[in-house]
Amino acid sequence: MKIESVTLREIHIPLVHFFETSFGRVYGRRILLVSVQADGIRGWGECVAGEDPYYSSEWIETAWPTIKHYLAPALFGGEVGSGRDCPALFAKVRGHRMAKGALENAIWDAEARQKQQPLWKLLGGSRREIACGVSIGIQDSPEQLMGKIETELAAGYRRIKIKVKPGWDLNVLEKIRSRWADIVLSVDANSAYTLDQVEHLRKFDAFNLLMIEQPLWNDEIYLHARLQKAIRTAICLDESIRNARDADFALETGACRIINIKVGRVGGFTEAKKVHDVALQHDVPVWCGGMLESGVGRAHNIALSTLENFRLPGDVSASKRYWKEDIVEPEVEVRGDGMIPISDAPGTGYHVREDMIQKLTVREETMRAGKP
Ligand code: OSB
Ligand code: MG
Repeated sequence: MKIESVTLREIHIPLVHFFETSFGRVYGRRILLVSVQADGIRGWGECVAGEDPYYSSEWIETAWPTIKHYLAPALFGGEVGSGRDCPALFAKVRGHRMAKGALENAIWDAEARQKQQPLWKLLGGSRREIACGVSIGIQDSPEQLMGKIETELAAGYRRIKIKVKPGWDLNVLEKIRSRWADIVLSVDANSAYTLDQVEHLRKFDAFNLLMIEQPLWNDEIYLHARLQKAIRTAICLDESIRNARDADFALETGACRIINIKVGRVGGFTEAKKVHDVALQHDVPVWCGGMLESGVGRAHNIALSTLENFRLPGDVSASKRYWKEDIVEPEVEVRGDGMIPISDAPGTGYHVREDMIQKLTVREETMRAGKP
């Protein structure tokens, strides 16, 4: 493919319900969308960098100029055969994995459309339906949280994950388990604890959790290995896993027994597939994380989740949990049995509503091949 242009767009969309983690609450999203134009075809990608540098040091204001000045120009001039070629073309740029992932995934998206193939097949997937869970943020009260869990269970979701932090953890788990003794339940701390709280963290073992996600520092693996030795609950790493080498190190050291793969966090589909394969070699299950994506990123998460080792329900849930109206058609829907069926249509199987995107756009910039 000859990449003719790359367009960046920032869209603003309010969330149906606020989302709160141990690092704060958001009421809406500023989302950076990337589209590439090649051989008369448009491919779309979503940059999952947040509106603040809290989940990761990357945020929307680092991703934009990085794509503009470094990543897009790296695609211009030659042939880009496939999304697989992107990591090498981007290798000179250190870090900025979410920026890289957005652009690489747009190329995969274009490639699938050009080849008239489903993206999931191009990625090497095999699942014809994927299992969904939900991630429920910290609420104003435990009662509000219980109400949310009730709604999501009634909708059919196969795993409930709640966000935790000191002061919003054992007390709410107690309430949840006394009402629902047997549901598949997990927690995500987004690094809210330190290793000297090991006695406190050991108390999570009483709640039969599927996992505790990222309890300690976002940039630490080894100390998670120390913690994993001290608790029975399986640790799942999210923030700490930046690439396949990190995954290998984490599994060799026993820092986790489950891995959350976010395609943006690891820099795109190519690296996500490598992380998947490393986990498979260790016989460790993975699941697909979410970053409050619009339909564009959500459709990509769905395609990725068809790879065989995505053995646990992901955070890939229905569009309507996030948005009044999504920017893809059809919207992402989850069946009453908590599964999303996988389409055989070319590309993602979800049409990108460019008219709607145009209306939501607050900033737009196009870089073209051959122009400085
Ligand atoms: O840690 O998984 C996380 C959202 C934003 C940043 C980090 C995380 C999350 C989620 C939401 O848990 C998952 C989703 O519903 O998209
Ligand atoms: Mg997480």
